Amino acid sequence: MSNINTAICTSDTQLFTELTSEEGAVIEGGATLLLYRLTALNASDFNGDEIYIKVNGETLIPPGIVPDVDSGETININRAINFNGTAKLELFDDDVWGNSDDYLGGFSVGSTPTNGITSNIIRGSASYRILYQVIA
Ligand SMILES: [Ca+2]
Ligand SMILES: [Ca+2]
Ligand SMILES: [Ca+2]
Repeated sequence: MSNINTAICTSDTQLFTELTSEEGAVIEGGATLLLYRLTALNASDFNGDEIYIKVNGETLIPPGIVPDVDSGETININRAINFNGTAKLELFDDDVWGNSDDYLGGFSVGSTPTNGITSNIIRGSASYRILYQVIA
């Protein structure tokens, strides 16, 4: 596991640099949620999940952008969203042919600035790991 931690720390530095323009767009009095990347520890579907993400009910990454996330796979998100008060993140798997989309879990964060945080999202058999940060 120490190898994984090292990899995450190395990538953080690059990502912080890439997101500088978003940092400048913060609304005064609010906060910004930065989503860096997502790892499927165990995808909900056998052949991987078509992930999409909502923040405060708003679709941040719509269905179809992420083609397929298999167990053990990491995808870069690299998106920023401004919010006031609380940001509620929800993870979904897009399904088709009358099979309703699966809610894979989520969490809420406050507007207090954080360092990069790795959180697990676990619901049923699905488990994901997401790296994010809140900046003011
Ligand atoms: Ca599914
Ligand atoms: Ca699916
Ligand atoms: Ca389904």
